Amino acid sequence: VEASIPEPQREAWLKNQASGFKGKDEFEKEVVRHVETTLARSMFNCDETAAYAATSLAFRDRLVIEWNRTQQRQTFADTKRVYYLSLEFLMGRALDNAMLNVGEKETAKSGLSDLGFRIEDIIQQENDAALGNGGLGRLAACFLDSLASLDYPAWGYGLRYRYGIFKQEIIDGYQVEVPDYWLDFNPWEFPRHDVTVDIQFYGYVKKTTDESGKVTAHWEGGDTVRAVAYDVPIPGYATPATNNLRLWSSQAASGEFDFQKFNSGDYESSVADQQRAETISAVLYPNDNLDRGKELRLKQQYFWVAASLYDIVRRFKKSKRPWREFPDQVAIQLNDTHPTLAIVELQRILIDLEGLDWDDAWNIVQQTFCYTNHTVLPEALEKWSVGLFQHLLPRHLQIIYDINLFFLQTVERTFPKNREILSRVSIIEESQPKMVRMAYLAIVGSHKVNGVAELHSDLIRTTIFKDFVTIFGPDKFVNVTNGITPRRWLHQANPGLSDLIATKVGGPELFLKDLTLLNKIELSVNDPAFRKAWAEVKLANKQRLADYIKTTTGFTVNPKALFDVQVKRIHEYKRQQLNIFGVIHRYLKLKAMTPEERKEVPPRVSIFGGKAAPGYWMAKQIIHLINSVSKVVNNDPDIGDALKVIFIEDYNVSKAEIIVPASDLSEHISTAGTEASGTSNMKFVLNGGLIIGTCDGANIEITREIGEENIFLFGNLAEDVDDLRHNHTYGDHKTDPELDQVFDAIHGGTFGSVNDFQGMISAVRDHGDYYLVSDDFHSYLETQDLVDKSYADQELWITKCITSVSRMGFFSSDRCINEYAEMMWNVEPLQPETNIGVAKGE
Ligand code: CGF
Repeated sequence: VEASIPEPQREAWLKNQASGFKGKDEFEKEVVRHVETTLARSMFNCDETAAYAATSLAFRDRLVIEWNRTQQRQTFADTKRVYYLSLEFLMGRALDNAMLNVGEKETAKSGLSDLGFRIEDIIQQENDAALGNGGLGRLAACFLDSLASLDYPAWGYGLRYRYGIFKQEIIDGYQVEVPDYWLDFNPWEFPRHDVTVDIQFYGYVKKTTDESGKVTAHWEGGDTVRAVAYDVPIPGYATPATNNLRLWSSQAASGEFDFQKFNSGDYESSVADQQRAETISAVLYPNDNLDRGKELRLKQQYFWVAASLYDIVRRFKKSKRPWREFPDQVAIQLNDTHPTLAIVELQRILIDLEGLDWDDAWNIVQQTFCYTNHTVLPEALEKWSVGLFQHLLPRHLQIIYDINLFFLQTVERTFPKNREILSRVSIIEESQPKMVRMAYLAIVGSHKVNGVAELHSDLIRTTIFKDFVTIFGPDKFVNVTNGITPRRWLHQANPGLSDLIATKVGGPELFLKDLTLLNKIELSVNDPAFRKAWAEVKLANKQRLADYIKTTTGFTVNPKALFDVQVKRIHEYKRQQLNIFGVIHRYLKLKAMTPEERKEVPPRVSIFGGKAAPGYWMAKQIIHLINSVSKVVNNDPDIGDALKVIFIEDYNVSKAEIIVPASDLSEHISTAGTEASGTSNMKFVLNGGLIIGTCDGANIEITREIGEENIFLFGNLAEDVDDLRHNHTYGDHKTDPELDQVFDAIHGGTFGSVNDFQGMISAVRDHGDYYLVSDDFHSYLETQDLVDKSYADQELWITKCITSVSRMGFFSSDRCINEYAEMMWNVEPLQPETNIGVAKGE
């Protein structure tokens, strides 16, 4: 690398190369320098916001130096890279993570203290980077952390939304959405105004034929929007490797507004083009597991994949390798179907722009892509109308039709005269209007497809993608059970527990790199001092949450009570309604008891949190019911500490970091077969909480790992769901009598006007109870009784918690990434000390 600097200047460059701060004195110096020069603030007037900004900039300097080196190393090594395409990256805060990953948190703590600040206060100044809805986006963030920590040469590609997921306010018990303008000050990104790509929309297709008779398509006309790159460094833990997350922002292709219109007095429309272009990356669609089919969303998808592919192809072309080597250098992972257009775009680049034959190009495409499916819910499976495609992306529609034709021809050859299978697997759904089925396109254009937990992968193989297993064979469909990064979800969120574990395992840098080492703590399960320390850590975490609840809701909760938590997106299939109906049942039971009897029941705090999609009426009704119950129960003098109900406003990643370590019990109670995996279930168990759950998603593998005796499972199984639903419609379906009592209380006005909650009751009683709330209610209550009994025996409870944590090693996202790398991507880590050889050029 050094040799690329001309000899006469080399010495000056090398002598002065940046290294970032080392040690406390240099850290302090850097912070003060950033306060005074970068922020142009007087050091006599530095508040917490400025101290946060300066600390972040000091760490950013460190990261960016390693980031430059990592990129150089990867370019020189010229090995295969992974590109993770995700429309969502739910990163949360970056400063704490950066401090931990580069191993300088103690330096910062003591340096900030010298300067008059508490590190905890400084960390809290940061806005969450909330570019995601829930599990899918947070999974992508965990994967970036693991990719860097394991030294894989990898880039993430996403959109730089100006507004992330909305902020939730609860006003009079109702959810109100407030825009999340998070970019006010973001020290973690580098605008790359020199890295831009012009993206075409609309227009028409012209075909030309050359002398040899070869036909070439030309996509002409239409609008152009400019994509500008913003780079975010992603530091690995205990490695200098720092990867890149490239987020695209949209702006008008000319970069300016229309001066002619401006000068002629047409002020408003002079900026209209600019605003229209900026709209593309303006806002994250706030739907989780729901496809709404809006044109702007398809525009976002194409804008982002086209810019990313341009970048990837440009990088590949610099190596001057032949096209057939593209899949040896590039693996592209499609996180859900949102980036499926990348398949079509690469085929277009290869045949229209690079002149490859269809078959050669298609072979390259298939070898390059892999697709992750995250759901079997029909309402979440993306489809786009053919008409919209024709209008927005006319050339892509032609290519999709050709992909489909060639695919169906091979199906016809294997299953002659089987018209049903042809129409079932066709990428084009022959409906009114015709639709493009994105999941099918993703399967056909990829060489591997994975589900995200064993049950889920089995379900996709046997239900929604069954025909494709018959066509392509079973090897194309694999399982990679989700995981979480232990850096954020143990070490950062729960420093007390991490330190305690370290006393038995030999330092965080060991188990945070290899989470299976947690099994060593099982040897200490009967050690009284360890158990005592364990209980103290949990109590301190609960006290921290109790304080947070007090300041944000005004309610006082007893930290010795059982903290029962359900935090996740509000969705009927996740069944927060089952939980709140259970809470009402508990309340009615407590009300019917004498004060003496009440004292015998272990006190409980039921904690909820989560956002409802703005247009999801039923989910909003659930939030309203929880808040109405909270108001009644928490102010009922008969009840006191026996039961408190809390709704935590605006649940997000940094709140999860306070909530997860404080739980005794968390709820993962989706209707069996509906939750693909879940990842918060893993976070809660890793933090020493037990779970109550259905046999769904990754709950099943958690049970397998930690043992049946350490989890509270209940409810019907996935294989019974269809029969039960059938029976609801055609059989004699009666609501569970205990649930009837709950409904009677709601009807009686105990929690306000019944009109506000009628929809929730009717969904169970009159509309077929699709989510089996009534079917599972009795089993749920019985299991909650069992929880009460188990919690009363604290000795046994702690044994269950320690044992469970010790067996959670499997759920590290490092394990997932290694599985993806081996089974799907065929990439190797690039150790920092690798001999970098001769550069092929970036
Ligand atoms: O992806 C989800 C989540 N809601 O974002 N799906 N989507 N779409 C699933 O529902 C979760 O079960 C899963 O854990 C997550 C990540 O794979």
